Amino acid sequence: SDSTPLTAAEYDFVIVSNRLPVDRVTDSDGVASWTRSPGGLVTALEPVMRDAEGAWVGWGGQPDLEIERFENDGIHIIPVALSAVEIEEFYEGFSNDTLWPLYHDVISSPAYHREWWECYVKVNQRFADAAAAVSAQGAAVWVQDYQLQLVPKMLREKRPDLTIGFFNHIPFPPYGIYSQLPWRTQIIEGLLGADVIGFQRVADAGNFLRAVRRLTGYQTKNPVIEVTSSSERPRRVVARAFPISIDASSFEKLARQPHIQERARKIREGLGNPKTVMLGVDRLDYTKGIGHRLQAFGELLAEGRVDVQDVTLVQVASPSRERVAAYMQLRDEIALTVGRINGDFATMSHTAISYHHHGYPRDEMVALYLAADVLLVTALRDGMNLVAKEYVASRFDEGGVLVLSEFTGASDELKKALLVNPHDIDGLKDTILQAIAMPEKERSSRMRSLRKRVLENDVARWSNNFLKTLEQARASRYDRLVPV
Ligand code: GDG
Repeated sequence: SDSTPLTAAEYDFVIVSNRLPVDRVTDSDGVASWTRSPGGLVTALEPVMRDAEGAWVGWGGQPDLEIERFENDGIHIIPVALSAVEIEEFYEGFSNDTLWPLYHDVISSPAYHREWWECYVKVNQRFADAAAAVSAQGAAVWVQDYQLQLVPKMLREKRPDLTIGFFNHIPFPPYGIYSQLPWRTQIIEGLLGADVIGFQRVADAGNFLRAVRRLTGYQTKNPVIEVTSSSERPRRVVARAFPISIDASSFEKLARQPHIQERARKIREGLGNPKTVMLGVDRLDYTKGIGHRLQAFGELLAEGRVDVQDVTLVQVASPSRERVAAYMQLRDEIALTVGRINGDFATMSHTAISYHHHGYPRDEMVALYLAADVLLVTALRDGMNLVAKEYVASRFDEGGVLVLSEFTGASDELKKALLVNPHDIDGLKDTILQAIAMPEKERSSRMRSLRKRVLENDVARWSNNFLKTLEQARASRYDRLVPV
């Protein structure tokens, strides 16, 4: 899309995240352009930034992108460059092969490498410096996610005038797991540089407060931490849950468009008009429980409890972190399982699993949501899971059944879903059958209540709540510095 250069300016509101909302892509002729980048963080923050006159600091998704700030589609972009080695050690290494598996309850084994940590420190400093350079006096800076946990402290050291927020999009693990991390205290101190630290679930905030108590001498009185040091006045840090959401009405709006509904009909037709279409949409990630879902569906077919003529599973697995070994292995495992199930059960006219290892435009996703009678979210651990909320927001017709893992943040809110423990394959199979057979009346009454929740608690409310709390932190700090 369009991008125009920007002149130097300072901003009162700055978002800092590892990835920019746009990715630099280069086509086969070597022509570069920017496209919207994938994933939950961007889905959530893009509408927030559109409403604010701020700047977004982040990485453009390719090595050594030394480019000046620019404007893209109304958003002011401040690019941070990463070298190929830094992508390997900071991003693929420490962020996605140490922190990601550790914070998701060690579903996959975290790797601990001192060089990765050193690179993480160095890159966090670069993001902090970039944010400091574009922030106006007294600005609010909102730092995002596990890749940048040292930025709050680094930023405060350079710019004590700023009000700093941090939001963690992924879970914060129980202390017994977190304590494995060789740099556990540095990360806690890094986060405590913020005035407000947000988590997805109440349990995540609780885990964090416990880690603070175990690793520092600070007093805590939920949700406040008194941070004391010899060089600074005592500071109050608020750590609590702010469950993230989506721009719900924009999904409903898309779903109401006739051409998207027509596309949903075409999708069902293309699958041979089965009685039931089930859907999974995930980044191809071992936290999402895709293998558990396939296992359950395969067993139901093998036992003749579902018939391939009647039920099709569509699985979209968008490519993710393709250079990290655990993800390459997962990709092979899933492809093998899909191939085996289709080989065993598909007929000439009906496939068991329609598997798609690529991303789709938003319109197509909404058409899929409308085409699906059942959405399967079987994550083994997930900070929130926006896909569940997108499905609900799209179903203005009050059709569709949501099967939702108890290990998602979304399950704290979406109580009228069919909640499952994805590790319990028998339980999962029974729940899938219950979803397929659910009477229309129950379906619509559950969906109505889910929709109420998602449409009320949308992403605007999430960011307003967070930013209001940040504003209160700024005000109370001012009182303290300038007593009346
Ligand atoms: C992290 C946390 C938390 C996926 N494939 C395509 C596509 N997507 C979009 C979905 C959704 C987003 O990506 C995925 O969000 P999730 O929340 O489901 O999962 P993560 O990417 O792991 O996000 C998560 C989130 O951050 C926000 O805090 O909820 O727990 O892990 O919006 O629709 N979008 C399009 N094509 C695709 O192929 N257009």
